[in-house]
Amino acid sequence: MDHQNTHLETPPATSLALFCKVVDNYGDIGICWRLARQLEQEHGIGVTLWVDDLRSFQRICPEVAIDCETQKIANITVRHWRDQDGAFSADDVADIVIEFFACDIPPAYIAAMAQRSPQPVWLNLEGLSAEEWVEGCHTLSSPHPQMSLTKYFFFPGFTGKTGGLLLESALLQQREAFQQDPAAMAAFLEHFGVTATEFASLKVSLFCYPEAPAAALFEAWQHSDAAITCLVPEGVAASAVEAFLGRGASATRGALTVRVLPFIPQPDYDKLLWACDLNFVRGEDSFVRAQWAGKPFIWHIYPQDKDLHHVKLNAFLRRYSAKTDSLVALSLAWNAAADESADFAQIWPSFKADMPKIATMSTDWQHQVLANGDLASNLLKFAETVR
Ligand code: TRH
Repeated sequence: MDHQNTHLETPPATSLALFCKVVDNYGDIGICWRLARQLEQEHGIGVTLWVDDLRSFQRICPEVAIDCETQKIANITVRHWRDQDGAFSADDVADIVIEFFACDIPPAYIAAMAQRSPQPVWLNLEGLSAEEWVEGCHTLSSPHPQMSLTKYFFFPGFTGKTGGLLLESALLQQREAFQQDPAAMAAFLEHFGVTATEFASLKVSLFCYPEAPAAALFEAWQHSDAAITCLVPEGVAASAVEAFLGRGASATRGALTVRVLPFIPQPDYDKLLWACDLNFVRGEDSFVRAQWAGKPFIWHIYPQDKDLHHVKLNAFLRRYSAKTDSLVALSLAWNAAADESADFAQIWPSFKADMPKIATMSTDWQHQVLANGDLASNLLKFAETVR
């Protein structure tokens, strides 16, 4: 499929190649696709996105054809990256080359980078962490051991000494317009079978890894004093969802309705976060999107060996300013990072009571993070300084 976007009539002044290896799930391609679109749409960069897993890509972007070597989507050239280490010449190399998360770009491409004049700016875009060491490593250089090329580390982050977070320039305005239009929100959710009664209840979106104690949370919600509708993308929290509703798409027990949604395209996922009162998110990209949604959220962090992820979770919770004790308690319980075993029946009512306060505080958090600008703009500014 070829989605040509014709607003750029002259060739872009700057070209950029973004290499993405999908380690697992959807965050790697989710982040790269978001960055690619923003660089093209807001900065007029000619982007080529190299991605090794078109199936994962298609789940968040249905326009993707999984059997296509090269395709153009939203004016971005998408190349299926299949360890092509054939001949690359200096002419094939972009002005800026980004490897996402230390994926090894083809050696022949690197050799062609060394041949190019002027040499490209080479960046390794790292994963997001709130830990303090990130500030010391952001923009560090790493000379190539054999060739006269230098790679720079670029870290997303929450402070002025990092690269910031991805945020499209119109996103917060779009979100506000949507949230001020209850009819639009109801129509959006109705499309997925959400009834008027469910729309009037407390709406929660649930995106987490299989380890999350979803069954225990469902149990507490069933005994809640007000109705809750939990919207779960298919395949997420699968055992808890199946135990709750069997094979159907929705079921109600006590105060809780659980409804399974299809996996939706990335822009719709934002709308889901905006339309819900509370969002459970995971990994990196949905975690960042929840911060722009202006609603309380609970983060399920990507699990790592030796519980390293608990260090990262605590680093974020220390920095995050829109928090209450109940948010910290629920976050730790959700990630099995609390000292004592989780008692959601006790934690939930106090968290729920704090939700309006958390939502209000989240605006200050957004301003605080955005004082540092957005990641795409920061990345281009940095590229200019090392060009
Ligand atoms: O999918 P994730 O768990 O992704 C990642 C990867 O596992 C990666 O290897 C790891 O490094 C990282 O987590 C920490 O979670 P994440 O980052 O939230 O990405 C999910 C993407 O999927 C995000 O772009 C939103 C999108 N999405 C949709 O487009 N539609 C949906 O219905 C849902 C639920 C998500």
